[in-house]
Amino acid sequence: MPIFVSQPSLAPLEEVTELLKGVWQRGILTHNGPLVQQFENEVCKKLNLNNFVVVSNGTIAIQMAIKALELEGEIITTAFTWIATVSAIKWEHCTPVFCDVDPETLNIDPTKIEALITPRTKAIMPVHVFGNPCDVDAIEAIAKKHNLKVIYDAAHAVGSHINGKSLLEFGDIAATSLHATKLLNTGEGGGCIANSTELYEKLKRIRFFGHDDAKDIVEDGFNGKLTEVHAALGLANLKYFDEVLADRKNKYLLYKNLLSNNETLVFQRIDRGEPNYSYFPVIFKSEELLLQVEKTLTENGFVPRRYFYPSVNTFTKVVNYQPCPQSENVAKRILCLPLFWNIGEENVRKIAEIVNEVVTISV
Ligand code: T4K
Repeated sequence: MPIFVSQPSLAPLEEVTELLKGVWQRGILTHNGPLVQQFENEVCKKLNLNNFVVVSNGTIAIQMAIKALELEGEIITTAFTWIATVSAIKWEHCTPVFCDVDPETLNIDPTKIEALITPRTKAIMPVHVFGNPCDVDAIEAIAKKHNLKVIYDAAHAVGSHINGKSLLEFGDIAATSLHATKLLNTGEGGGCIANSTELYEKLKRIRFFGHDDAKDIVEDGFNGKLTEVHAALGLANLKYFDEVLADRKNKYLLYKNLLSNNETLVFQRIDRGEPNYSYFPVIFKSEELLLQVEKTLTENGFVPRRYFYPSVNTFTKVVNYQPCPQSENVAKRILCLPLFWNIGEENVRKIAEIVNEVVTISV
């Protein structure tokens, strides 16, 4: 079997089965069941969060955030992201406006946001790319000055923090992902973290067709519910979260150590806080070199991934092209190396050796 870029972190099957027995006994499979509620409470305790609403995936979480804030108009977002950021904005009938990135942090460049603000701008939607904290202070200052909302696409950010405060606690709402490839997974899943109880209650109603407790329809809602089966997986996995996080950091640092003699390689710059080390992106000097590394790794049974390629502002079938030269340039030269729970030190060493070899030969 090849070693893919990612693999889910999975708790022992018996522990999931034990939780599933209760689901079978109760016969409650969905509609905010007891495991969903337990999962929300335990995630809040583990990550020190308030107002966490678990949902069926990370894309829906972004859509729910836009709906809850009743945004209509333009949303300034980053060009260096997964397509879901953009599709969620579009599905909520808003217009994505692309801001360029800092080519080293890979996050939205706050110095370029204000020039994009128009009378139609309603919000800023930065992404904490690969779990690397954005410049949250600069973004908050711009939002305050122009009376804009901030929704963080925090799909990658479970476990990242700034001075001990979870990255999920920044912005009016943060939307995260609990997809199979994420540090904490429920198979498919996601969540919204609101900065007020009012927004939190509203998100819960939106998740459930817009019903209030009396089952009146009081919001324009939809179905964002997570099932009990997914919550069981999440609860079992949550017990191993600290271990998974620590293992990721060790492997990340090992990669960095093994590759840092190579002066032609650039690594994501971390300016503030502590990321969750969920990805190991490497920026090469040229796309040709990246393609050579990718080919050699694949021939040796390792499958890296070009996250995020191409830059989303260039998907002209779904967006109007707006130039973002830094994003377009870095997107061509960045490759994420395999990194997941239990990848094995020997695999990290082998991958780093191949990267070093290919890069050295090409100099
Ligand atoms: N915002 C941002 C910034 C995002 O990156 C994402 C998702 C979202 C929003 C939306 O969140 P979700 O709606 O997805 O919750 C993956 C994930 O599907 C996606 O969640 C993620 N970002 C994106 C960056 O990566 P692919 O197409 O690369 O995934 P896939 O299926 O090829 O998985 C990568 C490797 O992982 C595979 O080669 C094998 C392994 N794998 C994957 C799955 C699904 C497994 O071993 N088991 C599995 O079940 O998109």
